[in-house]
Amino acid sequence: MAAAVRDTVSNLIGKISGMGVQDTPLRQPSAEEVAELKKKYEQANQGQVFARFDTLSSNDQAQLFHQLSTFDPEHINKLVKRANADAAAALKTDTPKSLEPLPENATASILDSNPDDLRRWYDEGLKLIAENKVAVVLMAGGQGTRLGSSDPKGCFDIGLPSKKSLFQIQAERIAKLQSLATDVSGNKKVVVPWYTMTSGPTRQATEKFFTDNNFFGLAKENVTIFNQGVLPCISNDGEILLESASKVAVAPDGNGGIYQALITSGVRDDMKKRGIEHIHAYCVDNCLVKVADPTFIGFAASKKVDIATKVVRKRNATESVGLIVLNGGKPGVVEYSEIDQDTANAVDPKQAGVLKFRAANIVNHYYSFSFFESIESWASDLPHHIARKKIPFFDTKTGATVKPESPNGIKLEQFVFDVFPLTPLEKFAAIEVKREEEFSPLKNARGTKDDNPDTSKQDIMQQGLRWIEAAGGIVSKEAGAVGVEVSPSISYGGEGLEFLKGRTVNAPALIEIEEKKA
Ligand code: UD2
Repeated sequence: MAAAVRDTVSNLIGKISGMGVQDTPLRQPSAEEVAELKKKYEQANQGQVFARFDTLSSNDQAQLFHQLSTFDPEHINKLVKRANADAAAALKTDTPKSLEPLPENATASILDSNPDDLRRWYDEGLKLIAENKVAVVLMAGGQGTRLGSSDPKGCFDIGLPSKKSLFQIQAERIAKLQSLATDVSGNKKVVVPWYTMTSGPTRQATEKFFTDNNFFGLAKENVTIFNQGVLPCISNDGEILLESASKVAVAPDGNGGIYQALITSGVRDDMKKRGIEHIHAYCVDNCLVKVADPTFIGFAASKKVDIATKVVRKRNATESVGLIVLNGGKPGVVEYSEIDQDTANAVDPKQAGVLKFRAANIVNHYYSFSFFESIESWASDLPHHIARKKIPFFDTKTGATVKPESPNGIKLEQFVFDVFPLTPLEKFAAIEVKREEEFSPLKNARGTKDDNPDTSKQDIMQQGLRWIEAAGGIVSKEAGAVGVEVSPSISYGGEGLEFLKGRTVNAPALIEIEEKKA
């Protein structure tokens, strides 16, 4: 447990350093403190981090000392050893994987649930929202490397007529949900608190974007930004890498860092103070995400599960999504970066041409608050995954900063879904949802085949078109016109569009609040 607590401290300091607080002058360590810390790193065969310590200015010495104090080198060695062992075991082909799809009784489907169930779940979920028992956690610490943007993904403008960013769209869905809940309950003070997890690289730009946009109309006391933890980057020889003579090279600890971060940031305490009982956690880059979806919340609450996850049917065997599986009787996810081809390509023995493993993870999870209260008991059991990367590093021997041409080390990251196997199957549920209604990830730059800004824009515009036609509206489709953007302030999930019945909308168009008055 001590190591986990120390990790927590490292996460805390990681957050401080990530929040740009590092420019406050740091306390100078005493010679004894330095000697003691140096001994600890040398005993863990990580003494190389002190190689240039004596040449540093006193401020740089303080910076390196305080950063190194937040890590336990022995514990880091253990994480690396375990991650390497896990990766080696996964490659072993002689141990047949006991992977199976989830059993029918652990999965539901929006696609074939009866409308009464769907309505009941929706009403139950909206009631819980109206009772201020529902919160939302947005995982936004990833860096949009594949997208080619240096800004946090949530800031991205996918090219909608409204030019809204992903953050704004998600914020407006929360606002709309609050007003829908007020309509059904009469409670004028419905609040769905929105907690956004960022990492060192995304923190400041995210915070600035939220304040510059005045929290997209949400009350700022209900919008919290918090940092996940960081972990040192490790060389292929197992050594902690330096970014410079006075700074350890670190990387965000993966979206699985959310659990420790909920504690160290005080977010879980804030949820408790607010009486939160149900949490929706989701991925920033899915433009169709139903934030705090009442149907999902109601489904999970009615089944009294601790964890629930939305899945969509996998597009094809090579789609870059995790797969929800039953592994040794436990629910789990096999990530796309770690799946073997046989499993990915396996065909359902009962349905020719259909993938056996087709329940695709879409980073869209429900948690009971009571489950969050157990984090301390299992957080240190969450495995770390290895990402082999080209990591620029400070060469302590030559004093040069090296930009490697090939992967020279690893980043350790935890995956948010690795908590699934820690919960019994009866406290877990999956629900299949319609891809075209709920999943359009923004992963790649414009011009790529899929999951890019153009497919995101198209999926939103097509959805608006379907909603308007379902409400009896007519959408004229000039050549090449792509659908209609229906602002979340008008409709959360296609409801409330009766005012368009019989009216013609010329695509491409934006239906925004003022249209309603017309
Ligand atoms: C994620 C899922 C994958 C599949 C895919 C679908 C995980 C581990 N993998 O893969 O199974 O569902 O999405 O879109 O969830 N994030 C953080 N901190 C980090 C790293 C990531 O907050 O240190 C956030 C990130 O901002 C995003 C989400 O986690 O909101 C998923 O991260 P990603 O897009 O890098 O994950 P990807 O596409 O590799």
